Amino acid sequence: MKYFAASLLIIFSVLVSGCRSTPLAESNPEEMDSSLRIERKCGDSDNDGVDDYAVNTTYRNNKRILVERTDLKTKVSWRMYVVDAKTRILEDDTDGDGFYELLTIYGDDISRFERFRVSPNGRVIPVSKSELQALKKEQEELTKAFLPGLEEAVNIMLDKIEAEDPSNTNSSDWIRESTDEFVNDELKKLEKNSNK
Ligand SMILES: [Ca+2]
Repeated sequence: MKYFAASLLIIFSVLVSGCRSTPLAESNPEEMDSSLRIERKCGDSDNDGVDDYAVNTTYRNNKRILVERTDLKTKVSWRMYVVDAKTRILEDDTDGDGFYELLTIYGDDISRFERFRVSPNGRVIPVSKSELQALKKEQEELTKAFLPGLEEAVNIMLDKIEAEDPSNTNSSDWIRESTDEFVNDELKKLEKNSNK
């Protein structure tokens, strides 16, 4: 279930580069008003020099509302709906046939969610308790593994910025402290939820 890791990566918007192709469907310009903007990016997750996934991010008034990620080879895809900077809904097309058969709805905290299997005939079936628990555990472990990496990535980025222009030190101190606080809060939340 790589999509949890992938969705976490997308949340923090790292590891994406400019896109050489535009493999995801273009939106009809007539359907896009001036408050909307789509950003297309591609990434090379195995570092072989060939892009293997594409991400379309839709913004309304510069706030992210939809993130769509497609594997360029398998066409396996997910899309994440965002309100107030929080992921609320995740849909997964796990076999790349264009139909999204998994629907995940998040609570206020990304570690709290419900998941359903959706059929083309419109039926919706909640996943089993054991599947849900396994998913929660997996997500917790991935988040735990990813959070310290986030802090490291932020520090590396800020070191570079400061090396180029030492006058940036004040704002980067603030970013370092905020990241540290964020990571600690998230780890605390995880601990609380896993004790439930
Ligand atoms: Ca499918």
